[in-house]
Amino acid sequence: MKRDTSVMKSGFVSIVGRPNSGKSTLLNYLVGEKVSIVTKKPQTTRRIVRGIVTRPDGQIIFLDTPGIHKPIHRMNQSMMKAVREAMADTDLILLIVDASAEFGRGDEFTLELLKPLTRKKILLLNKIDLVEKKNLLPIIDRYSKAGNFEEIIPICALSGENVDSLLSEILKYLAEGPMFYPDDQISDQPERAIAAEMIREKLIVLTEEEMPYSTAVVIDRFEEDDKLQRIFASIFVERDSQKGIVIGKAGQKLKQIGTEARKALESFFGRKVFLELHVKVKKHWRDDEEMLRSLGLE
Ligand SMILES: Nc1nc2c(ncn2[C@@H]2O[C@H](COP(=O)(O)OP(=O)(O)O)[C@@H](O)[C@H]2O)c(=O)[nH]1
Ligand SMILES: [Mg+2]
Repeated sequence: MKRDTSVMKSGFVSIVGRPNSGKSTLLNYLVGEKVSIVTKKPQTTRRIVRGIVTRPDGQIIFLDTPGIHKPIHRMNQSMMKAVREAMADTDLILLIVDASAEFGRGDEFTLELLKPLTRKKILLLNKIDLVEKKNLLPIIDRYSKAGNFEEIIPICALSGENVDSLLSEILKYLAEGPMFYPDDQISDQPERAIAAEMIREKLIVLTEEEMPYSTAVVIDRFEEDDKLQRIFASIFVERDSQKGIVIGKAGQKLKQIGTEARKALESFFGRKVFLELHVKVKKHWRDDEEMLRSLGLE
């Protein structure tokens, strides 16, 4: 890539907001690849995922964060700590809200959390494909009164509407600076971390309502030869009953999770994948410091 280094800008930008507002969808659109998993269920993203966009005029490092919520479990406390640190450490904060959802306590809590921060902030009103234009005005009005935003931009993270121009807007707020990553790198996540997340996404999508909160995926072995990527992973659940749900009748559910995850992994890695999954019960792992550390959540 040809670069005029005299005008190279760079910086770190955090993407924050309530669960399900579309943070990970936006990050994936911006980097043009799926680096952060997306589901309909809240609290899918557990730790900070960096997505990197490099253009001739600059490099932006986006931090996708867990959803802003009031924490109960130790895991959720450390998730919220990560959100606060991400906001404190970045040059610019993007607050993304689901414009199709009713304004509520969670939104108030979010605005309170952002208020004391002196960082520049841009508000993104997402999911405008689900909102009538005339209904956007009151939302814009409310937020321009409540928060101190440089700009308020309606977007659709799913289709990318208004998202391309967002990059130029963001660069305006960043200072001249060096490249922090090589220009072909799109994420800070090692391949095995992305693999674990992709398996977890299929697990969440294909199992019952309560499962997203109580499962974790650990990669036990991650090996590559000239033909095949071999991945051995453990799925941790908290109760025997959950183990039953994940495995399913005659092992059908686990088989389905494995097949779908393998397809997603093959498409991401661009090569054939052999995937072996094991389900294990570990009670209260969300409050277990050692387990959280091995998952990179502490
Ligand atoms: N209709 C619509 N759905 C969206 C849009 N952006 C995200 N979603 C959906 O909202 C859900 C949550 O998205 P996700 O990116 O995981 O949200 P996060 O929890 O903030 O990271 C997923 O089902 C997305 O497909 C959008 O612009 N329009
Ligand atoms: Mg997310």
